This record gives sequence, structure tokens and C-alpha cells, in this order.
Amino acid sequence: PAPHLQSYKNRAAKHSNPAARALLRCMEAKKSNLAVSVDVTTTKDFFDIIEAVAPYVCLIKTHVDILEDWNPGVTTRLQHLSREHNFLIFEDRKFADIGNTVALQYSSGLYKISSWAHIVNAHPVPGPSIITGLASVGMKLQEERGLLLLAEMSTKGALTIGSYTVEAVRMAREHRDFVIGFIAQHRMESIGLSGTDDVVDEDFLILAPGVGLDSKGDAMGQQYRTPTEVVTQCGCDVIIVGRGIIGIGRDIDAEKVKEQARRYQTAGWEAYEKRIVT
Ligand code: 5FU
Repeated sequence: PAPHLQSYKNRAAKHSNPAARALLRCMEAKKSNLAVSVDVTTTKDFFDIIEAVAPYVCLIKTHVDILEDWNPGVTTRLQHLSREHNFLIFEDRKFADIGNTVALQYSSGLYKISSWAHIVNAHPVPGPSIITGLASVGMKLQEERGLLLLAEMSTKGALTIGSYTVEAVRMAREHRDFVIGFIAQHRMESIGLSGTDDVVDEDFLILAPGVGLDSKGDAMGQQYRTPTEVVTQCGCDVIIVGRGIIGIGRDIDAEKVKEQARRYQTAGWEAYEKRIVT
């Protein structure tokens, strides 16, 4: 059966990439396909949110470059929490440059992303060399590392459509050791295959941003769908939720954040249980 009809557990047992296996195992163990996007600008809010949502998530998604008081201790503490609470870390860096540059951006600079993020993502726009550039860093490490390609964005008018998405999937198929899946809005198995092609034995994880239960979008082009639309109907594997859980006000209310995380975890898991057959 196609990957989205199989349980996360079965897929974990078969996957060839260690980061994908770790994520699928964690999802099964915590009964969670929820990733929380911690888009705040102070490390206090950052850790208050992570500590509140940790029991309910399989993945924490970061934009470390928006933290005003970032210091190397932040990523040390984040890694510690990841081990303590069993979640993976995804730095939503959206690399988009030539191979040599992205390799440096991934390994070096202030953030040394490759030393702490299990998962990163990249725009396919430069072509396959962006994958080989990032793989030259990630695949050399002992730790589990994987890459997602941005095949479809969630925003209104996004250019990630048609042949761009098809080519993104082709690029990923050529690098299945390191590319574990896509940021996308639906499954990608049938993309780029004609009716006569064999169905490829591949299992790409689909992580979908643009998920909200109470709102349809924001004033800056974001578009939201519900966990049912995203997971049951479109076959995505992980729901990525930011403001739906962390709120949009200035002050973080840890109790409210916890309650929303629990709500999205339940909604995401029920949507998954409705779609699997094995
Ligand atoms: F690649 C993408 C995309 O297509 N849409 C997104 O929204 C990434 N995102 C990220 O997911 C974005 O940078 C935010 O960090 C997060 C969504 O946050 P929200 O508060 O749930 O809208």
C-alpha cells in the first residue's frame, strides 16, 4: 500500500534514513503528528513554549535567526529538551543558494545548524547541487540528519506549482538517502509518473504548514486548512502549527498553549487514524 495508508510504525521499520526513522518512531510512541513552530523573538518565550508543548509534539520547528538574545546555550538546551521529552528538531532555514554556500550556512556561522537540527529544508530553485551541498555536511555526521525540499508553499500565489513541484520531486528521487520528504500540501508519490510507470517504492514524509482550526488565514498571505483536510484528505504526515497554538498576543500563556497543543495533537492523530489501513 501507498505510504499514507500504512501506519507510522510500519513505515519506521522500513525507512532507510535514520532521521526519518527516528521521527516516525517518535510519532508512533507519542501518538503525535504535531510539529509546533516556535516563532517568537525571545529565548524566554521560546523555552516557555517548548516546555509547555513538549509532551504533545513529535517535532519542534525553529527559526533561530529571529531570536534577539540567541546564544550558543540556546541550542544546547534545545537538544537537551529534545532528548528528555523525545521530540526531533527542525530548523526551518529554507536554504536557497549554491552548494558551496549552503554547505557553509548549514555547518558554520553563528548557528552551526548541522550540529543540532535533525531536519532542515531547502528550496529546490538552485537545482540538485543544493542537495549535494547540504548532503556533503549532513551525511558525514554520526547523528541522524535529513533534508526536506520545499515542493509546495502554503501562501497565496506561491510559485511552487506545476513543473516546479514535479522537478522538486524528481530531484528528491535522485537523493533518497538524504532527502526524507517535502514541505508540501499533499502527497507526492504520483507526481511526475505517467500511468505506465511503475509505482516507485519510496516513502517521502510530507510535512504541511498552514494548519489552523479557528482561522482561514492571516493578513500576509498565509492560508490555513484543518488537520482533517491536511492529514485525512490530502495524506500529509505531519501538521505544522504556529500561531494556532502559541497565539498572536505578546504574552505567552503557558496553560493556554498547552491546551491548544493537546487539541491539535488529538485532531492530528484522529485524522491519521481515519486514513490508515495497515
Ligand atoms: F514553507 C513554509 C510554508 O509554505 N508555509 C509556512 O507557513 C513554511 N511555513 C512556516 O510555518 C512559517 O515560516 C511559519 O514558521 C510556520 C507557520 O506558522 P503559522 O503561525 O502556523 O502560520
